[in-house]
Amino acid sequence: MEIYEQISRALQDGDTDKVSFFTNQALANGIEPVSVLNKGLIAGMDVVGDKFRGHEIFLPDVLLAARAMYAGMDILKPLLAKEGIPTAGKVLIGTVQGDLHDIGKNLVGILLKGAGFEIIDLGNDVAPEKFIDTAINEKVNIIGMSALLTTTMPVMKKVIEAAKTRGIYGKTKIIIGGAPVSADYAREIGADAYCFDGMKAVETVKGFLAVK
Ligand code: B1M
Repeated sequence: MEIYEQISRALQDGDTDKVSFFTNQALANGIEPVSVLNKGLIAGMDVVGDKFRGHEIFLPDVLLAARAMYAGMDILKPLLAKEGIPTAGKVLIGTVQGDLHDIGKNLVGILLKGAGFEIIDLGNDVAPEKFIDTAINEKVNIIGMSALLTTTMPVMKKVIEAAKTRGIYGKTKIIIGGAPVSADYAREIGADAYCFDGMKAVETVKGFLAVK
C-alpha cells in the first residue's frame, strides 16, 4: 500500500498513532508536507465524509477521524507555517456562528501564516458582531469566514451586512470558504472572493494585499 493510502486508511480508522507514524514516515521519505496533507489527510477525511453521508459510519467515528486529522496536522504545522517572517498583513479568520467545524479553517490559518500573514483566529461558532468588532479593533486587512453546514452559510451574509452597517465593507476585504460555499454564493452575498482551499486563500490574500 502506498504511504498516502496508509495515512488515509489510518485516519479513517481514527488511529492517531498510525496517522502520526505514517505522516512522519512520509516526511522522512522526502514527500512534501503539502502532498502529505492533500493526498493523505484530506483524502482520508473526504472518504469519512462520504461514508458519514451514506450512513456507513456515525458521528463518534467522525470525531475520532477528526482527532486523527489533528494528530497529522500537528506534525505538518511547523513545516507549513514558518515562524518569524515579517508580516505581510493581518487576516482575521473564524468559523461562523452555529458551526463547530474548524479543521479546514485551521488549515487555512496555518497556510496563511506560512505565507507571512499575521493571523487572528477567533475559533469556531463566531457571532457576526465578534467578526466585525475584532476587525475594527485590530485593524485587519482581510476577514476570512469558514462554514461547513448549509444551515450556517447564511451567517456569512449577516457578517457582510454588519460590515456594511459598521462602515468597513469595501475597505476590509472579505473572503469565504468551506465545502457548501461557492463562487456564486460569494457573489450573491457580496463577499470579495470564494476560496476553494487553503492554497487558493493564500493566492487570493496575496493578490488583495499586492504581495508577491
Ligand atoms: Co460534520 N458535517 N457535522 N462534523 N463533518 C459535514 C460538513 C457533512 C458534509 C458530512 C456529511 O453529511 N457528509 C455534513 C454537512 C451537511 C450539510 O450541511 N449539507 C455534516 C453534519 C451534518 C454535521 C452535524 C450536523 C452532524 C450531527 O450532529 N448530526 C454536526 C454539526 C455540528 C456543528 O457544527 N454545529 C457535525 C459535526 C462534526 C464533528 C464535530 C464530528 C466533526 C468536526 C470536527 C472539527 O472540525 N473539529 C465533523 C466533520 C469532521 C465533518 C466532515 C466529515 C469533514 C470536515 C473536515 O474537517 N474536512 C464533513 C464532511 C466533508 O466535508 N467531507 C462533515 C477536512 C477539511 C480540511 O476540509 O473543512 O472542507 P474543509 O476545508 C477545506 C475547504 O473547504 C477550504 O479549505 C480547506 C482546506 O482545503 N476552506 C476554506 C474551509 N474553510 C475555508 C475558509 C477560507 C478558505 C478556504 O477562507 C477564510
